[in-house]
Amino acid sequence: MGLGEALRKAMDKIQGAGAIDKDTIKEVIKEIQRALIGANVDIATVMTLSKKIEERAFKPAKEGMSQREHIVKVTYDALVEMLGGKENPSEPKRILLCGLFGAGKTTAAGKVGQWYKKRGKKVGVIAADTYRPAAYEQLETNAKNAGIAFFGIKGEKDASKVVKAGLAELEGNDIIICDSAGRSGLDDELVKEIKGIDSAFGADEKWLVIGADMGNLAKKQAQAFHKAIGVNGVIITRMDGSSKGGGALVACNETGASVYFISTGEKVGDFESFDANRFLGRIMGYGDLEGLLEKAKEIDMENLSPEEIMKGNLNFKIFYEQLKATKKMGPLNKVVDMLGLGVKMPKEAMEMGQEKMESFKIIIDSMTEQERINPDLMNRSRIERIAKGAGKKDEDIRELIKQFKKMKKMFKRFRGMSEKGMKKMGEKDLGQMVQQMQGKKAMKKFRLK
Ligand SMILES: Nc1nc2c(ncn2[C@@H]2O[C@H](COP(=O)(O)OP(=O)(O)OP(=O)(O)O)[C@@H](O)[C@H]2O)c(=O)[nH]1
Ligand SMILES: [Mg+2]
Repeated sequence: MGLGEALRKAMDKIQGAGAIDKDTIKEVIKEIQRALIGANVDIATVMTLSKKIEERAFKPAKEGMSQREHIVKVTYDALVEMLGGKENPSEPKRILLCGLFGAGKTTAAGKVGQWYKKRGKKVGVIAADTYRPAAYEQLETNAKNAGIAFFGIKGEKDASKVVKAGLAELEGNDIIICDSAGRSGLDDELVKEIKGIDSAFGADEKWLVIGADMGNLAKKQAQAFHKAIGVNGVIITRMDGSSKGGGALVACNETGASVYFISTGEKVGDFESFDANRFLGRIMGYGDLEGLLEKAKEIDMENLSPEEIMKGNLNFKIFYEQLKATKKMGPLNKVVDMLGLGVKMPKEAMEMGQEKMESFKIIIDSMTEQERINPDLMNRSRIERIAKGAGKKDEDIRELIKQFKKMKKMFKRFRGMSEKGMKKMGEKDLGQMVQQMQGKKAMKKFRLK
C-alpha cells in the first residue's frame, strides 16, 4: 500500500466513524503514523505531527464547518506543513546541480532546462562533470531533448576551465545550468571540486539532487551538502520508483532547504515543481482539488443550478452558463483531471471558440422559455422557427442540440461517478462540488457526509 492509499484510508476512518470522539481521533492518528512510517518518515517527525493533529482536532470548528470537516482539514493542513515546499525561483541565473553518484543530476539538468525554457527563458547547460567518462555525451543528448544550448569540452579534465569557457560561450542565455560530477560519498575531494566549480561559475542557486529512495537519510545528506557548499534548493528524483519519497520530502523540508522540483521518470518531461498541497491531493487520490478551487474562485456561475444538473435536468439555459464557465476555467478536461475523476469531456465543448459561444447564445435567446427549460420539445418546426428568429441556419441549431446532448450525457456519467468515485473523494455528491465551484458555499477542502 502506497503512502497515498494509506493516508486515504486514515481519512476514510473519519468519514466512516459514527461519532467523532477521542478514540476516533486516536485511531485516525495511528493510521497516519503507520502510513508515514511506511514511507520512511522519521519517527520523531511522525510524533510531532501526531501531537499537532491531536491538539488542533478538538478545537472548535470554524463557523459553517462540521467537526468532521474540521478534523479532515486539520489533518490535511498538518501534513502539508510537514511536507513543506516553496515555489522555485522564477528568475534564477546560474544553477549549479550537485549530488552523489547516480542521483540524477545530469538527467535533472535537461529537465530543469526544459522547465524554464517552457516558461520563456533561454537556457544553456555546461558539462562540468569531467569525472564520468560518458557525462559529456549524456548531457549533450539531454540538452538536445530539452531543446536547450549545450557546452562542453571533450577530454578536458579541469572542470573549472570548462565552466569558464562555458560561461563565455553561453553568454546571452537567461539561465545557465551547470552539471557536476558525483561521488559515492560527500568526501573532501567532491567538496573541493564543487567549490572549485562554484568559484568559477558564480552560482546564485545551488541545488542538491537526491533520490527518493534515500528516504529519511536525505536529511543527513542535505545537511552535509549544505554545510560544505551551502545548498539552497533540492530536487528529489525517482519519485516514481520509491515508496520512500514521502520520507525524503519531509527530511529535506526539515533541513530548511526547500524542495523545488520532483522528478517522476526518466523522460525529460517527467518533472514538476513541488507543491505540498498538490502532491498530497494527488497521492491521496483527491485530484488537485486545491488547484481546482483556486480556479473556481474566479468563476461566476450565478444561474447554474447544480441540483438540477445532477438530477439530469440539464437545459439550454444551464448549458449556456456551463459553457461560459468552461471557457473561463480553461480546458475542462484538465479540470476533470484535477478532480481525479477520469472522465473525458466532449472535445467540441472544450475547444469551443468565442464565436461559436456567441452564436449559441443568440440561438438560445431565440428560444421560448419553455424550450430552454424543456429541450425535449425541440422538433423540426421549432428548429426552423428558432433559426429564422436568430438569423441562423437550421444546421446551427442542430449543432447546438448535438453539443447539448453530449454535455447532458456527460453529466449523467458524472452522476454515476458521484455514487462511487465521489464517495472516495469525500464529496457528498457532485452537486455540492459544483456549488463549491460556484463559490456559493465556503471553500472547503473536503466535503464530508
Ligand atoms: N525512474 C527514474 N529514473 C531516473 C529519474 N531521474 C534520473 N533517473 C535515472 O537515473 C539514472 C542516473 O541518472 P543521472 O542523471 O545519470 O545521475 P547523475 O547524478 O548525473 O549520476 P553521476 O553523474 O554518475 O553522478 C539514469 O539512468 C536516469 O535515467 C527519475 O526521476 N525516475
Ligand atoms: Mg551525471
